[in-house]
Amino acid sequence: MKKPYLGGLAALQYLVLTSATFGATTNFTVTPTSSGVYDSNNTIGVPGDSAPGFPTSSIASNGFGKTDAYFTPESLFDRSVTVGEVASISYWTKKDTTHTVEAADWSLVIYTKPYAGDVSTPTWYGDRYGSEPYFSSYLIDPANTWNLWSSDGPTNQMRFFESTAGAPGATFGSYTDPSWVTFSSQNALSGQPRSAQTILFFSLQTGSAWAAGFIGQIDGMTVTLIDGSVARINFEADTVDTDGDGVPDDTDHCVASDLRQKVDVNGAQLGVTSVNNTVGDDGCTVQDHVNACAATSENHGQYVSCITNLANEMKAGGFITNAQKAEMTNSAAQSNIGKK
Ligand SMILES: [Ca+2]
Ligand SMILES: [Ca+2]
Ligand SMILES: [Ca+2]
Repeated sequence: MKKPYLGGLAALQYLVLTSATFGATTNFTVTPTSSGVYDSNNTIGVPGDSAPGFPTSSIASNGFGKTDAYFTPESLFDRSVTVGEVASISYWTKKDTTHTVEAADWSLVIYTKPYAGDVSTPTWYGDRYGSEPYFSSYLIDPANTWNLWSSDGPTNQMRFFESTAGAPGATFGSYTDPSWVTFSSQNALSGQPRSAQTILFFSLQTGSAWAAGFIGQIDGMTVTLIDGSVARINFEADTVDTDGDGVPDDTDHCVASDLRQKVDVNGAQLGVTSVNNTVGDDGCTVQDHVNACAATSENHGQYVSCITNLANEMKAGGFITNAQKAEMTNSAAQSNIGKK
């Protein structure tokens, strides 16, 4: 467990769309590029696929590494919150297997602030409480659909365990752990009442041990306090499109695309072709690929070869005619690119 990126937490405040007041519902939106939310972040947006009540998209683990997102009570409710004030917590996930087939899924972790008498080895938190979807009571979790994990049940009712690093008796969960109501009313492993502890973070995380290959989605976390205050966090794909090519930054492999109208393989010499400079699903234009050829070729022959391969692929994909393929390769051959 790395120490969260505390330096960026001030940025969380920008997420506050409206000031939280007594009994109010406050809505937040988090995207893969939200600042101040993530310690480690390996997510991508999933446009057009969202959990019920949290339109219009979601985010997914990118299959490469761990993600941990952190939310402070102060950012969600505009005030500090104790464990005993949390009435319920829920969030949605969607993945391609049931949890019996494969247990891995986004888990909830609650950290409390350090307190006198805490027994945690890390100094930055007091207690750490976890909940894993696969341990839930009354599991009904079909694959490839959105499943709600809720401290209230009635199905997929979250169980809670204490995993405070350094605390005697700390565990990483079991199928017999208590519900939130029971867990939060018990003493912590430190011997102090959990309900009295002040919450440092609500966190949603994947695991460093299994994040590689995991592409499960997450959306819609809701935290309800006993005074009726509700914080709803909507996980969304990015709508930021820096280069304006219609592909959002979080899925754009070329975030600063060359968007000229016609493809030019001729470098410094004037050499516009009749080939339209279209944008691929990955956010890269044909000209981006041409420019990459120019940037990576060590000599003229390599450049011509690179353009020829590109033209062949485009012709095979039905994007250009034979005549346009010849136009690209001939123009590349006539260019000075790569010549000493
Ligand atoms: Ca959403
Ligand atoms: Ca873009
Ligand atoms: Ca682009």
